[in-house]
Amino acid sequence: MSEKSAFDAVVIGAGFSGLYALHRLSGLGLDVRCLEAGDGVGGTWYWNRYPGARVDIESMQYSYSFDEDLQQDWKWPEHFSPQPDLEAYANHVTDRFGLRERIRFGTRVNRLRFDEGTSRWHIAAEDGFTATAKYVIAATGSLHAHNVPPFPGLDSFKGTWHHTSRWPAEGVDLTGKRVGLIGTGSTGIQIAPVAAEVAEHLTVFQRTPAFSVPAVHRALDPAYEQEWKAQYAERREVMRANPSAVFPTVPRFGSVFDHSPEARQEILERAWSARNGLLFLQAFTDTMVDPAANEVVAEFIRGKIRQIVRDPEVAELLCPKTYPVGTKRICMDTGYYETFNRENVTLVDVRTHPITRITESGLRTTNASYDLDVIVFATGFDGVTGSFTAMNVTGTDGLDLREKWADGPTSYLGLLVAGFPNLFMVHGPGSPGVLAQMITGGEWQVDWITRFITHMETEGHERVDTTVEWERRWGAEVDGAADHTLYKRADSWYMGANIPGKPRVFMIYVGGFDRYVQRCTEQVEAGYEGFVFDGPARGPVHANTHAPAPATD
Ligand code: N01
Repeated sequence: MSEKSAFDAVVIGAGFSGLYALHRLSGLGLDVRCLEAGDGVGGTWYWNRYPGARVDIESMQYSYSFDEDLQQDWKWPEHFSPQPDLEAYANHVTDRFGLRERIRFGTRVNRLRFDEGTSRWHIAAEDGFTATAKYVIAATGSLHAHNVPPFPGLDSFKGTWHHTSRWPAEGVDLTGKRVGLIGTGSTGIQIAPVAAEVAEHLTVFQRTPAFSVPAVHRALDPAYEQEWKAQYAERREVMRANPSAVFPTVPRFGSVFDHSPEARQEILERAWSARNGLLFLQAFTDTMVDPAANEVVAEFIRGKIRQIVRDPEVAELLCPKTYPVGTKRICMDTGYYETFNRENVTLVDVRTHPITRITESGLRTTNASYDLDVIVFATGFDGVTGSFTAMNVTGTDGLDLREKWADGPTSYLGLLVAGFPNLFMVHGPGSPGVLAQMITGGEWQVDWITRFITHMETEGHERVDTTVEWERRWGAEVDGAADHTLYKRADSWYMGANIPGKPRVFMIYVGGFDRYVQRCTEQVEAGYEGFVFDGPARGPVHANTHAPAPATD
């Protein structure tokens, strides 16, 4: 019997948002299939299985809220979950809610085409699978399209190399090896201390140092777990009303400048010991908006680095000085800075002397050669947009998503793109994405999409689109929110600045998750303002929505 290929909805990606979308849309009675490139569920937590991988949000928060029994039953072993625990949880949820049989694994979607005649998406995958669907939910992850910089000579390397997000399931034995680690973002900072424990020598190639605060991993305290479980419903409500979709566990102290230097120091010491990077940034209200306030916090961390790292030259090299703290994702580490006190660890500055090529025996920079057995690329991702554009998406009038986004991504509410009807994005550009807690944010977006589809089915709509004008308006809100902060001052992946040639556009809505929820709700309550049902998108769909808006008075 041939495989079924016509569905009401196709969900792309079996990460946390995709699994929940599959569950919710199936609950509407729709015929839904989830297509997953990997051989298992978990998304980010399926792919990123490098040593030391773990989440930097507390386990009690970084979990689903949609089912009270699930959140009461599940026992997290650790305060901050390591990758295997998160993957185990994703598998548990998949089986508990009977989702597995509706997931097609090993199915990497590489073509999405909207057929205007039938108002159906035609979906094709690398393995030859094809399908049609009325709705597509792209839950493809903000950090899936991994970035291996095109260093010449990689093919000639006689050792082994791995990108951290394509780490082999069977692991990589680094014991006694000369390991080269390229990249010092959240991932590099997690892997370095673990690799240094076993490697003969670890060479860390750093282009830009990162700010990091200690995580201090620990078992989950049973009393803390009970406290959460007793109040889960109320605390989830608080999270949904929080700008970062988290439960605030560290008090806020107003402006940095409300306090004497001694009092500031004391507050920051306490926040440092609270072992939570995001909340460290929130100890003061002006850290992310006032450069002078930010500098006080940044200098506090530099002081810690200088205290921890014994060699003053190495310490100085590890001190970030070129961007405000928090404008690149603040890292949480377990002994990262201490790693550089080890005899078997060397820090190499590839900002001053960039890597020029990979060689048979290692790599070369502009001033030295390094012999290596294993090269670890912790070099990040084509973030936010990479996983969408990789699917070769064509909308109405033959509109190509890459072309449409040539000057930077556009969206309406981070959910729809003009010219691509019935294609809903989760954590798309223009949504709070990674700057809010991802599971709660994803759950909320999926609930919104589910309500939206319910409306369409009830009203008998065949398609929904948005317009370039509404993309422009939403783009202005996204941009305006970022302009109130310091985020644009960093060459971060939030800005697309890590991928050569990618347009520099701040891709994330930083107005707060709570405000985002309000805006999405308002637009629906205002009679689905900005949405166009059952017609071609009004106005040109190719327009450059990053061009300045015409002046109005
Ligand atoms: O990637 P990154 P990541 N030559 O882009 C360097 C989440 N996350 O995988 O900064 C030399 O941050 C690059 O240098 P530079 C989290 O949201 C969360 O570490 O561009 N170096 C940088 O140092 C995070 O933000 C968790 O100058 C090159 C590094 O590679 C996101 O994932 C854990 C280079 C890339 O850092 C991505 O983090 C892990 C080149 N040609 C990840 N190209 C937790 O929850 C790039 N680099 C704890």
